[in-house]
Amino acid sequence: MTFQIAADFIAAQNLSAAPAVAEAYAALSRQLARRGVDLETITAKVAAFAVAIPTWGVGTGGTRFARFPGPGEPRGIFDKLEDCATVHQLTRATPTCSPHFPWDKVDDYGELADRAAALGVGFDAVNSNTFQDQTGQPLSYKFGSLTHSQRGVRDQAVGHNVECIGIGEKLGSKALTVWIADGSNFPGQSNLNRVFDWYLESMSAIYARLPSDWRVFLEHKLCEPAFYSTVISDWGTSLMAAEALGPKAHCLVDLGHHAPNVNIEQIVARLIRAGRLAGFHFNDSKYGDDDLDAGSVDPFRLFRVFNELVDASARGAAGFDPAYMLDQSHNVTDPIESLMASAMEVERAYAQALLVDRAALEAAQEANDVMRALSILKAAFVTDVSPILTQARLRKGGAIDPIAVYRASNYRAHKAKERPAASGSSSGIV
Ligand code: LRH
Ligand code: MN
Repeated sequence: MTFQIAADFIAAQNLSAAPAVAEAYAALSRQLARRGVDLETITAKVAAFAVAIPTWGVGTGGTRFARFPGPGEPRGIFDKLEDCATVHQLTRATPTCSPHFPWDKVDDYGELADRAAALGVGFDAVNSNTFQDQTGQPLSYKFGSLTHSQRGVRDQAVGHNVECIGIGEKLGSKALTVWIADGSNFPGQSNLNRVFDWYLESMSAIYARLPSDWRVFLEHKLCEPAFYSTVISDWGTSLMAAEALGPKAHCLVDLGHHAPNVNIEQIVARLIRAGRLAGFHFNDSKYGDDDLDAGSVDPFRLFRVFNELVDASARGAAGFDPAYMLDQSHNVTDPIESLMASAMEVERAYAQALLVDRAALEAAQEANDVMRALSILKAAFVTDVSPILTQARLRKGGAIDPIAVYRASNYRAHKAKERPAASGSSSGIV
């Protein structure tokens, strides 16, 4: 039996803080009532909100320069599931994880599904990987995968994605996320038009193998690892592809995949309008695809994105069914602490966006009362919604302070004993 935090340990840890939580909640309830907002309605929505954990995010991440693994690193998907379950046990906001293949490959997916179910963790979208060569792989992805100039390599990449769909079906997943690194480092290296033709040809073959109730998420990215051109570099290209492929194809927005200062919430608004918003890989960034913790650098940007999502939900936008996932690299923190903090920051942005007085905002926009419009948005953003998040967590059996309870449980020390450290240094994202 491996160590898991006991439910009564969490309850005991919550005891001393519960009165203060109730008091703060009552105070916020009075404050919001003065704004004509019913707190219980908001809390119920927040309690129903969920964001998926990237399985590749529970191990320490790294960069091309180095990776500094910590104690009790997960050795494989079974360890990763335990850590995902612990994040959910304390935050009650992450009931599913998003696996990545072949990083999470096992011989018996039935056994994996059973273990996940026993831990109370489900599977969100599965991620394929044709951006690395695997040992014994016949053909290399050095010069691309789904858009490689050689048919054989494209077919190999299509085959891998079809295999991922098969695995996902065994795990109960309903979507495939396809991010490819395909691109070029030099002008002239590739034909910018033909590579898109090959992309559509390859993706059509994958699309044809999707079960009827599945979706495929196309993930765009400005650059890296290609640094002159990237085949699926922006939302426009992704939307062109989704519309060419069919109604199951949607566009996934990884917050770190845009040029600095791009207005991501406007991209979100456009993809919602097109009925093609797949969902998100939430994280934060200051320079490039930094994969920092969501809400750690620019929480106002995360709020502005959720403002578009709540607006779409309020107006009943057609085909609006986004999948929410984190995609981060935890290079200097305990990944479990970062994932818990990030899940709560995403919840925070959602709760704040639910507080926007949409009728007043629309009136101010109609009247071009610019300062009023901004102040209505800011009033929601500056509201401390912590009592809502805590109450929602507490009602679902979570921890009032997940990081404090996690530390008090010595979970990491227990895992360090159970999981002998891998020897040797390494670099790379996982
Ligand atoms: C690409 C990406 C993609 C994953 C990978 C781990 O940068 O965001 O979503 O496959 O990170
Ligand atoms: Mn991503």
